[in-house]
Amino acid sequence: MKTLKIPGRRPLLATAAVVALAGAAWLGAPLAANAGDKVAAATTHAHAATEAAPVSVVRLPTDLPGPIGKRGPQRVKVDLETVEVTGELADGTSYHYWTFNKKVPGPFVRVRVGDTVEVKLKNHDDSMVMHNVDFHAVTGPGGGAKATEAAPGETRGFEFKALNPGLYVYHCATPMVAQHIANGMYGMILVEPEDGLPKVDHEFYVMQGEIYTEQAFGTKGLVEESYDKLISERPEYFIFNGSTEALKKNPLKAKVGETVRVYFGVGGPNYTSSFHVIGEIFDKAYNMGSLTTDPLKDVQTITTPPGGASVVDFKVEVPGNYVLVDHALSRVERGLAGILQVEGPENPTIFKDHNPEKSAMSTSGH
Ligand SMILES: [Cu+2]
Repeated sequence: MKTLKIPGRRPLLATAAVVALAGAAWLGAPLAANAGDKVAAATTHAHAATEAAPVSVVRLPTDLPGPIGKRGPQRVKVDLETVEVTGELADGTSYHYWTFNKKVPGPFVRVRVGDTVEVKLKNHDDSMVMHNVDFHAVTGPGGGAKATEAAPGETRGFEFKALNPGLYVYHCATPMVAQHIANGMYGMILVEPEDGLPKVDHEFYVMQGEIYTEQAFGTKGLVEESYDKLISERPEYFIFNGSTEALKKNPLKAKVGETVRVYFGVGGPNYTSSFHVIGEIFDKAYNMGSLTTDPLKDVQTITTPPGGASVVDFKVEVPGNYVLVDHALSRVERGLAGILQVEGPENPTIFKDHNPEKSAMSTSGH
C-alpha cells in the first residue's frame, strides 16, 4: 500500500503498523500508557478490515425518528460511536469510511427546543485515529468538539441546552477536519420549535457528500483516499447517503396526493449543493434550515452550503420517478442522484403525455 504524507501530520494511508505507530505519536498522551498493546491491536484489526468484504454504510432515507409531538423540555441522551469501516462506495468499488454508528450520514438526532441533550461519544477500539463531534446546534466552545475528543477505545461526553430551533449539521472536527468529513463523518440534528412542524405524510433524511480517491471515478476494487485531491477540492465521487447507489437502490417512496418533506443537508466538506427534484416544485422551502423564518414558497432549487441544511415540503400529484439531484449536473456523472418513486393513478389535468408509448421507450434520465 502507498504511503502519503500529510505535512506535519500522520501518513494518510500506509501499512497498518506504520499508521498505528505514527498514530500513537500523533495522538500523544492518551495512547502513551499502553502504546504497545494498541499497536498490536490496531495491526490485527486493520488487517482484518482491509480484507473483509465491504459492508453497506448506506443510511436509508426513511431512517429517522418521527415528530416529537406535544411535550415540555426534557433531558435527551444521544449515543454516538465512531467506527472506521470498509464500505461499498459504488457497484464493485469499496472505500475505507470513517463513520458515526457505521452509516453515512450518522444517525438523525431529533430534539425539541429547550431540551438538554446529553451526548456520549465512544471511539471504537479498532479505530486508527482520534474522533470527536461538533454539533452546529450547540451554543458552547467548538460545538462540543473538545469535550468529545476521544482516542481509540475512549468514551467522552458533554451536555448542551438546545436554545435555537432549526435543522443543523454535525460532523467530526478532528484535524484534518476536511479529511474526517470527506470520509463520512457528518449527520444532522433537528431541533423542533415548541409546536413542532406542520404534519406531512412522509419525512426523509438525505445528505450530500464528496469522496476524494486516488483512483479515477469508476475504478473497481478498494480505492484509496487522496490528500492532493482533497486539498485541491477535486472529488472523484459525489454521494447521497453514503454511496452512489444509496438512493437509487433505496428510493424515497410516496403515493399520489401525499405530502413529502426532505431534511436535506450537506456534509461536503467543500461543495455547495443546488438541491433540486426533477419534475417537482418545493411548495415550501425552509431556507438555510431556519424553522423560525417563514418558509419560501414555490421554489425550484435550494442552495445548501457545506455545513448547512434545508427543509423542503411538497405534495406529489402525478405518479412517476422523480430524480433528486444537485443541479450542478456534472455531479450526476460522478454518482450523485436519487429517486423519489410516486405511485398512484394518473392525474391528466395536471400532467398528460400526448404519446406515452414513445415516452416509455425513452432512455432520458428526466
Ligand atoms: Cu473523525
